[in-house]
Amino acid sequence: MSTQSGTFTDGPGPGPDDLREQLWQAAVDCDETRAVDLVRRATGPAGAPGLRAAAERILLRLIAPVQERVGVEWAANSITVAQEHAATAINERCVSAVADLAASAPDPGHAGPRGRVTVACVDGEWHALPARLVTEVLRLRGWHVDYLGAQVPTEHLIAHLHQRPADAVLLSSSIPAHLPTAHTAISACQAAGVPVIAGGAAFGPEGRYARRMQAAWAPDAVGAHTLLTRGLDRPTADAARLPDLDLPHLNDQEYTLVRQSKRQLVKQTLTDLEDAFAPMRAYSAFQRERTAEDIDHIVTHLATAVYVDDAELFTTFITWTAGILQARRVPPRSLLPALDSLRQQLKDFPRADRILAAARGALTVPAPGRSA
Ligand code: B12
Repeated sequence: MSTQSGTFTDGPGPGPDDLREQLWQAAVDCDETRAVDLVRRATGPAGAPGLRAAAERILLRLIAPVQERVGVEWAANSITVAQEHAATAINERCVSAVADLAASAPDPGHAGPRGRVTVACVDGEWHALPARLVTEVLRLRGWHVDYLGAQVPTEHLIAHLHQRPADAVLLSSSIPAHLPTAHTAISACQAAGVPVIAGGAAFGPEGRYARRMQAAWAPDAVGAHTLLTRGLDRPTADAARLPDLDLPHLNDQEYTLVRQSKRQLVKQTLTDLEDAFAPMRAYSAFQRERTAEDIDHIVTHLATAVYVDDAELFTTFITWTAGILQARRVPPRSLLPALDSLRQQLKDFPRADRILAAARGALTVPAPGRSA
């Protein structure tokens, strides 16, 4: 079925675009009752044939896109942080309502579970809704899922696997800054003999960082189901390894040194920024705190790009930050002195310098009449 036309349930009623708009309105109006009623009606009555398939479509083609829109509208500064939180809470409730409605429907293909998997977010990762969506779709497709939720410390994930063996761990991360932690979790699960499927925006286009970390990758729950059904190789005990076995560039110690000097890098960058960007001298204490946070995120993402040795990761983050600043009427050119300061401080680190230069190049606005 196309996501652009027809209905989610093959029956009469509003089409997908209308339903997405209605759910969006209910979410930003903070109207939980209306939102839950809408997704339940769109899924269909309890006991209806095809309820599991309908529920999957509602999760992936109605609720997920509305949740993505929450991010787009927040980034554009068209909804408040409070509205973003409320809308997310409503969408979480909608996911549960749809899952509960479909849970009673028999799985025509299977008498018992297909197998057991554990779904968890990487330590530090608050974005639990994507992992919850993956969980509910796999349950609808007959898998027994232990759902561990947001920010699961790696040692507790491993302890859980020892208590409740799994056919695979499905590891979710949305923020690239968590990639070094994800790498540790991947190798720890594999060392415990459990294969890993990674997923979520953090793992990059087509899961490129997951593959560098020797994990399988799937774009969504349906892709994960396909991999699980096909069967994953069980890692052997020699899967235990240090990160530089997968990422040999880490031997140059640049990542460790950037990470360790983060506090000093942030402090010096703020000082240099104040010299170079005059409006900052009039900033309130609140604005200074936000700026310090932004610089902290910049240094964290720089360190992450050095970790995976990918300039694109940092350039994507910087252009994203420029868009966020612009939507809040802070000129993106304020990022240039910050990047220049970091380049000056890290001039003896060739990989960091290359990554910073690429991001700076992407931000530089060509003079009128000249090509970039
Ligand atoms: C809701 C939300 C939050 C909520 C999360 C609450 C919750 N319970 O989940 C809160 C408020 C906590 C939050 C916090 C932050 N957030 Co936020 N957040 C979002 C938002 C709007 C929605 C996330 C979501 O649910 N997406 C919907 C799902 C359906 O999409 P998805 O992630 O792509 O997942 C699908 C696939 O990727 C895949 N998948 C996902 N995981 C897995 C795992 C496996 C194994 C598999 C197979 C597949 C798979 O399947 C999913 C379903 O199809 C996104 C915007 C967005 N576009 O996603 C921002 C976003 C992810 N957040 C962002 C940011 C910056 C932050 C903060 C840093 C903000 C801050 N300054 O504090 C913090 C970081 C917190 C942390 N340490 O993790 C940025 C990240 C930008 C970047 N490049 O780093 C985004 C993109 C917002 C934006 N538009 O710019 N956030």
